[in-house]
Amino acid sequence: MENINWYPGHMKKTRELIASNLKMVDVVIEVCDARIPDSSRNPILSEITAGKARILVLNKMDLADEDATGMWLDHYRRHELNQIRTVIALNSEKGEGVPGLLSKLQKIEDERSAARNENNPGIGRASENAAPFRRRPLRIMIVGVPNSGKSSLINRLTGKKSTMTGDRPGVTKGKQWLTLQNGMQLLDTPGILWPKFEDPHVGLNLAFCGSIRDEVMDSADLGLELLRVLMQNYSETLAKRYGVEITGETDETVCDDSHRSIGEDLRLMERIAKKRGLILPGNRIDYERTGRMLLSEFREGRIGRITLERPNPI
Ligand SMILES: Nc1nc2c(ncn2[C@@H]2O[C@H](COP(=O)(O)OP(=O)(O)OP(=O)(O)O)[C@@H](O)[C@H]2O)c(=O)[nH]1
Ligand SMILES: [Mg+2]
Repeated sequence: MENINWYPGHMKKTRELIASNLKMVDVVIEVCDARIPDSSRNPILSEITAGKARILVLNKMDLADEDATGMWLDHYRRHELNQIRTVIALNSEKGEGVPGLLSKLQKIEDERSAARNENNPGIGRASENAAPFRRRPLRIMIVGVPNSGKSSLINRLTGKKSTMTGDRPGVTKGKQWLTLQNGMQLLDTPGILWPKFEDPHVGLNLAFCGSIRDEVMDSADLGLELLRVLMQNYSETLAKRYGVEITGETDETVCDDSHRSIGEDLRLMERIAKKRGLILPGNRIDYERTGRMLLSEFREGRIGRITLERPNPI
């Protein structure tokens, strides 16, 4: 992960775009990936949106481990409520959880109207003949890391295909204002990362979930890293999906920090490649295609419902 450029110039521009549009909006919805709720929260976004009413969305809940999502919701509700108004898990592709989000937004809008009427007692109580008071609709900005499902969520909220989505990072290129049926206005923004991952696991998690362009990484290496992580918490799921036995037994004597033998993961990758017939001429394992296959099956949820991190006990 050290030598790749995952922070191209347009992300710096998006950061400026978010900062400059922030004063126009009432609410910020941060869309993170429920499979990596911590790694997919951009510290820069938390910093620049501090002070705004914020809603945290754990998107792609259909791909995440249900128990883990429950733990994350609980974690954020307990520990971050002073900064985040609401935490909600969603499936933006199918719409599950979206009505709950809409009613939260309506609640914010109602509170905003009530506060305005309190500050301006004359407003809203004009006589029947007076022109109706035109109030500015609630404005919402959607932010998050690339590929977390921001545009998909917007399409769900508007109820039509208002903005382009895609199974790769960097689909949304510029800002786009859209209007909901209830009049609220939404600003879609391109996904952004941050210049340096302090913890290398964060970079890997983002790469596994498709937030970093695949072109800048080696699929064989990344696929092997994913296998390593899945072997720790989802070995049964892996064994079932690929019809391989994961015994943990080994004839090697060298062990790493987690007491696994070095090479166990590589041998598992080879067994999976053979099962899938991912073999090159000369009976050599096609590590590249095996890596790509593992990554795409994970991203599409075909290995199973998987969450790659759990909240730290506080
Ligand atoms: N399974 C599942 N897939 C989803 C969900 N939400 C979005 N997706 C898929 O994730 C991919 C990325 O979605 P987008 O809405 O384009 O993501 P984005 O955050 O706008 O991406 P950028 O504009 O590149 O930053 C698409 O293939 C979507 O179909 C979800 O809740 N569940
Ligand atoms: Mg988008």
